[in-house]
Amino acid sequence: MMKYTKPNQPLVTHIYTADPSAHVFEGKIYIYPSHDLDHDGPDNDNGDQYAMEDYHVLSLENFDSPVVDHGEALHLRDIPWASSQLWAPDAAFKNNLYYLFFPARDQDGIFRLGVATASSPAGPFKAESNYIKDSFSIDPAVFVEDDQAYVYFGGLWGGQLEKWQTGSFESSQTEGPPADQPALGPQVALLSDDMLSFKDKPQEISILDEEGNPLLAGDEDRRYFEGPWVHKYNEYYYLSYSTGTTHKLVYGISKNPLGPFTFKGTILTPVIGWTTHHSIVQFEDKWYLFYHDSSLSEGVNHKRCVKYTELKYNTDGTIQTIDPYKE
Ligand code: FUB
Repeated sequence: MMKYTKPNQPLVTHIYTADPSAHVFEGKIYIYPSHDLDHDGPDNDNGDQYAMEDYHVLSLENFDSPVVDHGEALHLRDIPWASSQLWAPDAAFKNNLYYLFFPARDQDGIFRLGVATASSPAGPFKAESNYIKDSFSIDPAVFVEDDQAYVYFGGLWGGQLEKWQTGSFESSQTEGPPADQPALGPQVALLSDDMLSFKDKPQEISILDEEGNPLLAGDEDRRYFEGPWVHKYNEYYYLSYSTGTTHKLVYGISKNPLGPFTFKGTILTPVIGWTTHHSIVQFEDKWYLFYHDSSLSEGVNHKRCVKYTELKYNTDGTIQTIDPYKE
């Protein structure tokens, strides 16, 4: 039991945590983070420092209660197809079961998405024997509406999205499109009714500017990098994500969960540490942003801590930009 439930403070300090996906299940707030390893290895653009091996699930009765760490919910050794790097997960509830979606490298070092199931939101989760067919890259985020679940995913650089530009994995392809060409977008796939496979091949999502033109690869303040999240507010779908190299959380909106999305603005200004990653959830009558930074390790990129803060909408549906370090 930890007692850190204040906004903009680490939720837990006994382990390093990152990439928080928050959901309200059974009336409580459940958080599915990555579990950062406490190691002193080198840091590189391929993300080798993010060498995570298991997942812990955290929960809160409400925002005035202590955080519970439910312990190890799934370990790399129990995922038959995976070889390393359990990166940002997400969870969903359907068919009276809880599903944990997660990325990991397969036996060939290629990032794929896997799924594991549990009868409780806290786990333990049992992994399927193989990764989801036709899945690739990282950062799955699942959005369920009217019995249809969608999984959004994809990440540049270490997340390998550039390597899939031809539709199959090209290990030598390290460059994305030229700066004056449309940026690579996140991917989306409809999940089958049992949540264990894609109904069809994933498709790329377009993110447009206010004039209806695709965001360009050189537009690093706005183009997609990694960490997608989709939520719905007042009939609009909001796709939010990290801009990676410019370290912001930004968003676009659409009337269709498959897009195209129109870019709207910044949700969170850069945090301490290279990565930024989030989720957005409604609890009772308020909305919350869960995010991470590297403050707990005084700036070590792969030793992060998850936090939350309230998220507010303007009357026109735009989101108020948050500076997490401003009093
Ligand atoms: O935690 C490993 C990776 O760092 C995630 O998959 C990315 O979104 C970034 O947060």
